[in-house]
Amino acid sequence: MTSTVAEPEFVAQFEAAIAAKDRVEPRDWMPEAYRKTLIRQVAQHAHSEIIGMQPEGNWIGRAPSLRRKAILLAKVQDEAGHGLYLYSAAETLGASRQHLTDQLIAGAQKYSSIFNYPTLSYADVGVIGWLVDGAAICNQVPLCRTSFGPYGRAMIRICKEESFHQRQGFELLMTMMRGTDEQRAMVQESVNRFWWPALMMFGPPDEDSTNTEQSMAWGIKTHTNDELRQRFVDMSIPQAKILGVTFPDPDLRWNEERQSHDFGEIDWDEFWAVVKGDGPCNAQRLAHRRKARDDGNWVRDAARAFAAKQQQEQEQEATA
Ligand code: FAQ
Repeated sequence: MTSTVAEPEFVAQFEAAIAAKDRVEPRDWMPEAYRKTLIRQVAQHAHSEIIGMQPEGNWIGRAPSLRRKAILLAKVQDEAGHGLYLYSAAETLGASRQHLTDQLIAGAQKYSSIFNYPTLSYADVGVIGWLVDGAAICNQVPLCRTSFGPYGRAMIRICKEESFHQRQGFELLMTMMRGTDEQRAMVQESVNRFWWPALMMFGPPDEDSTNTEQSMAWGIKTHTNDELRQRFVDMSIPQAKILGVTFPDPDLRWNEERQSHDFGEIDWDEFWAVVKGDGPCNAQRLAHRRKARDDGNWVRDAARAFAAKQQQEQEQEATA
């Protein structure tokens, strides 16, 4: 349970759990700032999953075959499921799903920058699976061991599904690369658009990351943004070679000394503009989310009315 008065033994228990890399559970005492940081990160993650349904959802009605349509439908539904696990994890911290959704729509909470870019061709479906889900896996596998129990357990299931998504993206791209010159060009053009935004998903460089130090001290994050970004670059390059595509970065090269790849400067002005609401699709994404919430109001009203009626009947029975 959270409390504003920090009993010394509760503080000691919390600190011992963090030091031992044990899980903190919803009923345990936790510092208010720890709870707030978790709500911020988990909500942002949940919003990303739900808003992230839109770019790929754009292609469900225009999938090139029944098989591709079934695969895409299943993937987009999985993202909805991830959002629900994560909102449930946030609810164990005392934040209701409705409140978090309202905060998102009011622009008071963020979602991942990557979902503010448009999907212009069917190759984007494959590239999102390969690179965006690939970046998500790099970032999220370490979160399976995060210190807050419900978040870590949600991440285990999410990561299994994201790995499957990455493979379906790679398989789609492999199929296109074995196709016509036009299909190969479509894949390369999509990779050119998504490579840099995928690198931005890991957040600002470590020196500009306001939350990393404290989040790592609390065991919420276990790696810095730059460490995970580097891991993603190193992981993606051999995969690109197998596919036969290149990344749009002339500075990308193997560094023998670091046993890692060097890469070019990320356009951080673009990143901050997108985070602050000025990306190509920010307004469209939020307008769509607002409409979905408003269109669903009647269902929530009906459910609330039904619950109130049931409670009234139970009270009448009890007093009869
Ligand atoms: N976009 O101090 P830091 C997916 C904000 S995967 C927007 O470094 P932190 C799967 C950050 O919130 C995508 N904002 O922050 C999928 C902070 O502002 P605040 C979602 C960003 O939290 C695939 C400020 O910048 N994944 O959805 C971004 O320590 C395909 C300073 O940054 C997660 O959320 C960004 N890219 O580290 C779905 C993973 N980066 O909040 C559909 C969990 C940073 O103080 C289709 N989250 N900011 O106002 C995390 O690991 C962390 O929150 C980071 C950021 C690494 C994203």
